[in-house]
Amino acid sequence: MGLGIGAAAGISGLAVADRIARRYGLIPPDHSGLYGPGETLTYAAHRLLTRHSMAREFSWSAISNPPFANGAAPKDPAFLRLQAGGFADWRLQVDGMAAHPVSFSLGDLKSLPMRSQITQLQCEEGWSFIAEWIGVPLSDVLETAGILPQAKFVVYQSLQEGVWDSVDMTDALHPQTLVTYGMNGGELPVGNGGPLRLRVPRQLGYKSVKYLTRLTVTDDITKFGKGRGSAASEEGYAWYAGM
Ligand SMILES: Nc1nc2c(c(=O)[nH]1)N[C@H]1C(S)=C(S)[C@@H](COP(=O)(O)O)O[C@H]1N2
Ligand SMILES: [Mo]
Repeated sequence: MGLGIGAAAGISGLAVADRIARRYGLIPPDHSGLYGPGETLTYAAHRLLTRHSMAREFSWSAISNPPFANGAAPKDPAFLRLQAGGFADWRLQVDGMAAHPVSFSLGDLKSLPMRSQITQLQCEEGWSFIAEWIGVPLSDVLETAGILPQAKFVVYQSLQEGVWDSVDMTDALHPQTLVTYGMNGGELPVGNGGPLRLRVPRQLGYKSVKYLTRLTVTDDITKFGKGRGSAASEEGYAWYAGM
C-alpha cells in the first residue's frame, strides 16, 4: 500500500489520500470546501497511524503556575444562578444513541472512578499551559449510558450559547479523554471551565469545551448545526485538531 501511495503522491496525492480515507471511513465532517482535502488527509493519516497514541504526560514540577485562564467566567444569568448554588444543580445530560439516557450531577460523576493526568493545553494561537486534570474518563460516562455500537461521534455542548464540538469514537473512548471537574489537586476553577469541562488532550485547546452540559451520541454528524461537526469548524477552524 505504501508504494502505491508514494508513487501516486506526486501526481494527485490529495485524490489518492481521499480514496484511502473513503475506503477506511475516515472522512471528517468538514471535508468539503477549500481546505477540505487537507483536512481529510490530516485526519485519515492520524487515524491510520496514531489511533492509540497517548498525549505526553508531565511531572508535577512541570505544572504552570498560575494556570493560564483564557477567558473570564461566563456572565450568563443561568451560570451565575448555578454558581450561587454551589453548582449543586449542574447537570450533564447524556442522550442520543444510548440505551439509558442519563443526567449526571457533579456528585454522580465524582462517584465514578477518578482519573487524573498532567497534560498541556495548547491554544491554536500559540500559548499553552500544563495542568493536572482530574475527572472521569468519557468512556466510563458513555458506558454508564449504554452507548450503542452504531455510535460514530459524540457531540458536546457548553452552557455558553453556541459553543459545541464533537469527537469521533477514537477520541471519545481514548483513555486520556476526561470529563473534568478538578485541576491541580483542587476544584476546576470557573475561569478554566469549572465546574465541568471536556478535556481532549490529543487535540488543540478549542476542542476542550468548558462549562460542559450535554453529550449526544450519534451516527450522523450532519444533523448538528451546519453539519461540519462543530461551531469552530463553521467558522473555518479544523474540526480535527490533532497534534
Ligand atoms: N465554553 C468554552 N470553551 C472553550 C473556549 C470558550 O471560549 N468557551 N475557548 C477554547 C479555547 S480557544 C481554548 S485555547 C481553551 C482555553 O482554556 P483555558 O480557558 O483553560 O485557558 O478553552 C477552549 N474551550
Ligand atoms: Mo484557543
